[in-house]
Amino acid sequence: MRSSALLALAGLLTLASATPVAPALPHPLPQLQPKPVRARQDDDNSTAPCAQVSQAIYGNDTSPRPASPTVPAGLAYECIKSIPLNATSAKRLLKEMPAYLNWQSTLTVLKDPPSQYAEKVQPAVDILGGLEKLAADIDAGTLTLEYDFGWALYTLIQSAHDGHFTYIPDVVGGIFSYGRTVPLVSVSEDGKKLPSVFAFSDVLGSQFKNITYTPSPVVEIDGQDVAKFLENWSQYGSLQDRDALYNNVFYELAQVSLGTSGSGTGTFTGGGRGRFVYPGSTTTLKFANGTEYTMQNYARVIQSFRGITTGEELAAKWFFYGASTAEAQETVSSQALAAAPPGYPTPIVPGPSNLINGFYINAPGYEEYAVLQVPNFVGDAFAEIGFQNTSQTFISRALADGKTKLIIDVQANGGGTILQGYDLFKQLFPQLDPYGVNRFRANEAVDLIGQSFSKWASQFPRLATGNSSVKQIQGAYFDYHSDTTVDGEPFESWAEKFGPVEVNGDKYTTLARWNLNDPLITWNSGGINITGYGPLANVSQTAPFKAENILLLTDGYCASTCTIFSEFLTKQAGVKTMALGGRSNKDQIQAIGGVKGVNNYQWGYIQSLAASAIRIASGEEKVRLNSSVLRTDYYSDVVFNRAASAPGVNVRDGLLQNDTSGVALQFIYEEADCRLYYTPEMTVDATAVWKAAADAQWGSSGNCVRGGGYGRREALEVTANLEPRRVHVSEAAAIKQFEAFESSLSLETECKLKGDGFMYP
Ligand SMILES: *[C@@H]1O[C@H](CO)[C@@H](O)[C@H](O)[C@H]1NC(C)=O
Ligand SMILES: *[C@@H]1O[C@H](CO)[C@@H](O)[C@H](O)[C@H]1NC(C)=O
Ligand SMILES: *[C@@H]1O[C@H](CO)[C@@H](O)[C@H](O)[C@H]1NC(C)=O
Ligand SMILES: *[C@@H]1O[C@H](CO)[C@@H](O)[C@H](O)[C@H]1NC(C)=O
Ligand SMILES: *[C@@H]1O[C@H](CO)[C@@H](O)[C@H](O)[C@H]1NC(C)=O
Ligand SMILES: *[C@@H]1O[C@H](CO)[C@@H](O)[C@H](O)[C@H]1NC(C)=O
Ligand SMILES: *[C@@H]1O[C@H](CO)[C@@H](O)[C@H](O)[C@H]1NC(C)=O
Ligand SMILES: *[C@@H]1O[C@H](CO)[C@@H](O)[C@H](O)[C@H]1NC(C)=O
Ligand SMILES: *[C@@H]1O[C@H](CO)[C@@H](O)[C@H](O)[C@H]1NC(C)=O
Ligand SMILES: *[C@@H]1O[C@H](CO)[C@@H](O)[C@H](O)[C@H]1NC(C)=O
Ligand SMILES: *[C@@H]1O[C@H](CO)[C@@H](O)[C@H](O)[C@H]1NC(C)=O
Ligand SMILES: CC(=O)N[C@H]1CO[C@H](CO)[C@@H](O)[C@@H]1O
Repeated sequence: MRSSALLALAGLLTLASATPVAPALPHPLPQLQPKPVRARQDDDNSTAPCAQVSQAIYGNDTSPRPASPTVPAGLAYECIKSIPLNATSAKRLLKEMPAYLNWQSTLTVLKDPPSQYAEKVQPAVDILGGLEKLAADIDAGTLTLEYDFGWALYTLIQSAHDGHFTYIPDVVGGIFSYGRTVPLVSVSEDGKKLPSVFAFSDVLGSQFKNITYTPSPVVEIDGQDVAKFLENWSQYGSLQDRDALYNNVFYELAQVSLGTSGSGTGTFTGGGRGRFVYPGSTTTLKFANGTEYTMQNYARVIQSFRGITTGEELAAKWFFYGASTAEAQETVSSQALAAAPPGYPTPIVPGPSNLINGFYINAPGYEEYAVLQVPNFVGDAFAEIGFQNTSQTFISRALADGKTKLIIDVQANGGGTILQGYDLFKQLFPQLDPYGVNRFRANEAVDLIGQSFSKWASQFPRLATGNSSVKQIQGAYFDYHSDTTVDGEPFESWAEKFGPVEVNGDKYTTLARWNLNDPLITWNSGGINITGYGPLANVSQTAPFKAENILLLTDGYCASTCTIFSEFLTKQAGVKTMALGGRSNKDQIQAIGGVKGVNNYQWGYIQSLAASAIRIASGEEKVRLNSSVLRTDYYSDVVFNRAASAPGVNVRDGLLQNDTSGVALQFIYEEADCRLYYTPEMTVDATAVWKAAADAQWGSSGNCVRGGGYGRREALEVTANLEPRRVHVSEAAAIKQFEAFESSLSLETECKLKGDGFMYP
């Protein structure tokens, strides 16, 4: 398992791609002349689009490759669209995918989701039916290009809007990624008027009272109404909630603060999943004052194009159809994150890599507030202990300093280590037992792996001191000794844990909960013990803050482990939520807009589980397993060879405590207790967000869009323009920080093969 983990990681790291460099909007706005792309002439390879890409990068054969080459997006698109479909390979891929898709816990429900989900969140999607249709289209000859096939496959999986569930074909994410150069924001002038869209650089300028013109909102993009355009574009994101998706289009401090594990300057500029979408060769913004600005969109070139003259050659070199071995890749190295994030004050207790930081609000009248900013639950493996220690240290420091109210700011939190979510909850509410019930989809492979793992693991005592070969098996879900029943009791056999139980037309495993007292808990927690359990059982049972003195602040981008944590806080402890941003309307919005599944696996881990189950079996069982689906369905590597990065599935559904519906949390729609619009200041100064949140939650001048006062007003006006306003950072410093960050961003992060709860940006 370990060696395949390393292979998978190595493959992933070669695909590091940076977020676009986003220069300030120039003034006056120049009219850009799109570079004419010569028409493709099939008989002259030197002018074929892929040859032009090669020439654009290398100039001639001897010049070295630039560090992060970019070419015009339109040229890249013509090149990628010049690769004919290898129907044999495509059909093999479609044939091998269902074995992995069967692990997707929501596969059946996605076809016919609960009506509230279908109405307010996302429409139904038939994933397996979609694969069959693709195969039929190939047979019928209607899919003839690699790109058209890859894009259809990508969007089929993406339309599940489950951030754990991804398949990024080589042709979609392995050769080029795309971007626009102008980040946008959606802000309400005063927190009351409906938000409008602005170029971020305009807002930056207006905040520093240092521009000579009055910024004007964007009213159209490429001739389409701005809201329509951006709501449509937002749907390419990873989240399920539409307001959260809309927020993710824009520049946001919390995302930027995360560097490599965030979605950069927003999907509009090719951050997050926006990088996979061709944005057209240019994009034209039309402002309310009549000015138009056309930007040239670009493509980042991920692989070497040296010597490439045609799409066929590109495919032969970089697509692993199964016939050839790819040569060593020239890679764009990703820089370690170092810079302090723009817009944040100096933390009182700093945490590792800006994954967590403790702040106070340094402004008169806000002395009682502490802010624990948690934009991540450790999506990479190296910060677990420091992460836990940051909240431990900050909470006791805040209490000692007389803070009585705590804002937990989880903007941009795509999750991370599941048990860090449990631990942070227990630090805040030691007297409560986190419920966290979950289930797998009960497919045959799950059962066979469980039989093998449980039998083998039972030979050895379950000890923290066991060697890693034993812990790999004992620490997995498939040893029934891991986890407990709903009532916190041990399972008595694999058969009891597997079930299956029939619920709403599908079969699932018996509901299970993490056993936080398990001696192997550190195997799954990345090293931390869980507050209140095992070695940390003997902690104070007094909650440091009352539930009504805690606020959970989100931008909707709360996924995976973040949703586990939120569920505990809101349902079990009764903490209130506040959601920022959203589409330009007066409706209530959800606080939690990212995947609510509670564990993702990479397909590579599933393949290694299948192989391990056969390997550790003996005698007749080995023969039986070796002729089962574990061998027939998980042996081929084609699903990995045709992917640009490690594919993933959501394997565990989360369910409500005391649930009787059997409906996974993923499909439950739930509005935030309060909604706040972003204001211009909030896009450059994190403290402005916290002050507004504190005022709305505990002050007398709340700005909740509804429920807090403004919803009762007759009419809200759309923000017309922005008056220059002053904040406490210098413009030069803010822009410098912003640029330093931009150049250090890359969007693929390291990952833990066995999953945890992290949604990759
Ligand atoms: C162009 O490339 C194709 C495929 O690589 C090749 O078959 C053809 O001979 C080339 N044409 C010229 C004029 O070099
Ligand atoms: C190749 O490109 C390099 C760098 O741009 C340049 O210095 C060199 O003169 C070029 N060689 C030819 C033969 O064009
Ligand atoms: C197409 O893919 C198959 C493997 O599925 C491979 O054997 C064949 O060489 C590929 N064809 C081309 C033209 O690369
Ligand atoms: C119109 O608004 C845009 C965007 O804020 C700005 O760049 C431009 O300078 C404005 N034009 C005029 C004539 O004020
Ligand atoms: C956006 O709109 C275009 C054109 O109407 C459509 O083809 C595309 O599927 C839409 N995208 C999404 C993600 O809905
Ligand atoms: C926890 O953080 C504190 C304060 O930063 C530090 O003094 C202490 O050594 C850390 N402990 C661990 C276990 O990292
Ligand atoms: C780990 O322990 C098991 C059981 O004692 C033993 O069979 C195996 O050889 C050990 N593996 C290593 C690498 O020490
Ligand atoms: C967790 O507890 C075990 C057993 O007491 C201990 O050996 C280990 O150091 C603890 N881990 C951390 C990170 O404190
Ligand atoms: C931990 O246990 C010891 C006795 O073993 C006890 O004296 C102490 O009060 C306990 N601490 C807490 C915080 O419960
Ligand atoms: C499993 O079966 C395959 C053929 O289907 C055979 O090549 C392989 O050696 C077998 N492996 C084991 C461990 O029996
Ligand atoms: C679930 O039921 C138990 C027992 O009635 C109750 O104590 C608990 O608060 C309930 N949990 C939720 C989230 O309603
Ligand atoms: C365009 C503009 O007004 N620039 C000014 C911004 O502020 C700095 C410092 O106050 C001035 O030096 C610039 O001239």
